[in-house]
Amino acid sequence: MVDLSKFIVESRDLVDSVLDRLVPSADIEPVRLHEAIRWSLFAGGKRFRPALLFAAGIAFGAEEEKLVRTAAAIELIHTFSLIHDDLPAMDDDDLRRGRLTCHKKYGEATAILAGDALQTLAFKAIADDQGLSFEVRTRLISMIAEASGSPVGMVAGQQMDLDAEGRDVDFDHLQRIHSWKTGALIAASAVSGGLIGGAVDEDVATLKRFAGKLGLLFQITDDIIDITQTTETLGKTAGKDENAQKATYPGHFGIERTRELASEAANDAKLELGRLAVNTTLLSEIVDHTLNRTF
Ligand code: GRG
Repeated sequence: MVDLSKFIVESRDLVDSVLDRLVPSADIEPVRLHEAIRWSLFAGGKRFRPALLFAAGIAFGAEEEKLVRTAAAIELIHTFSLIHDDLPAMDDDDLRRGRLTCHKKYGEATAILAGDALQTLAFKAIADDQGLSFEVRTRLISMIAEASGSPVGMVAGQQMDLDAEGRDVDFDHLQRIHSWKTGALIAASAVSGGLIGGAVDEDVATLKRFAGKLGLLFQITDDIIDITQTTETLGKTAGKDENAQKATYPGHFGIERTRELASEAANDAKLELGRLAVNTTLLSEIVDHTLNRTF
């Protein structure tokens, strides 16, 4: 048994200290842009993806200092995606991470630029990581770029999600949207940890399948808490999916079957972990934590 709460707090503090160094300080020009970046980045996100990256890396024996810049880079990309997702042209949301969305606070143009800058800072952080070999850096940049973009990454998933609004999409299509929109960056987090830890190709493939199931679980639980929790608890507008006629698991299957699907995804993720000949206790606890999360 490991103390997962302690691990999550420690990995969050570590990644936050590196994020603070990677992002220009708010007194550097253009001040408005850097304030906007920091407004969204340090608003109290869960830092789920960095924690997953650390857990995968530790399982494969990677030292913490080799993991932390890539963990921060993935959080920069994730924050960029949230800023852009909240824009009026997309989800048009006022609240994120318990405070005003970036565009509500700084205006649309600055929010777009803040997202753009976060994305380029992310890839620079990995490219400049002196603790990693050139080969590992190149593999990380290529894999994370694919997971963030199109045609098989987060940007592609976001477009498919927009296209599906108001339509009755079938289960396979729903899965594909989520596996790209949410799952790809989550999978990239776990795979990054493995790559930095020197995992062999077969184990990297297993990690990817594991994280695919974990990403699915994360999305299903996200859909559940969207309808069961309050805006105050979530720090973002609750009930948003239903209002926007989004394709969701509860909308498609009903809440009871959705809860069963969450348990099945958790079991599938653990089956994949069972194929790895390393200590996966932390990763397994992350699965349980994701299944039981309420925010
Ligand atoms: C705009 C290119 C582009 C992509 C947007 C991430 C995303 C794609 C959209 C967010 C919409 C959404 C609610 C997705 C469901 C799962 C998800 C990614 C939730 C937010 O991530 P958390 O819960 O957030 O890790 P925190 O704030 O804790 O970091």
